Amino acid sequence: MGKKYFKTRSESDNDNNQNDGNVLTKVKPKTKKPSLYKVLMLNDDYTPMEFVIEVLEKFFGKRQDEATQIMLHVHQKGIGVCGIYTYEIAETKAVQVTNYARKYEHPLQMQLEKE
Ligand code: TYC
Repeated sequence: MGKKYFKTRSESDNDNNQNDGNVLTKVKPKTKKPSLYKVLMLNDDYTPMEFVIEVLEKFFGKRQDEATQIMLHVHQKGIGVCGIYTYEIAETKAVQVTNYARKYEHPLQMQLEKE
């Protein structure tokens, strides 16, 4: 008969090993990392640059210098990344920005893209 193996409490609570009595076998982790989504901003001809900078500060926690860089990138390239989040947070931010822009009658558009 093989030697018995006792795990410490923290080992048996947390790890991915399976004890078959003799050897520890690595098994597939039971937890999955959530998928991430880019929140993209689209350029348009009407939304004021200052408003876009304000949105990036207010909804994406950007400082003024970084917000300005992102806004100029979108202005020049047509599209840019505001932030990367799990689905629920990304979707919420896109909706909040769209609603905020509509309140001030700006046509600013947002999109989500799976990473
Ligand atoms: N193109 C706009 C302008 O010249 C500025 C702008 C930048 C609009 C980024 C939208 O996502 C945008 N006023």
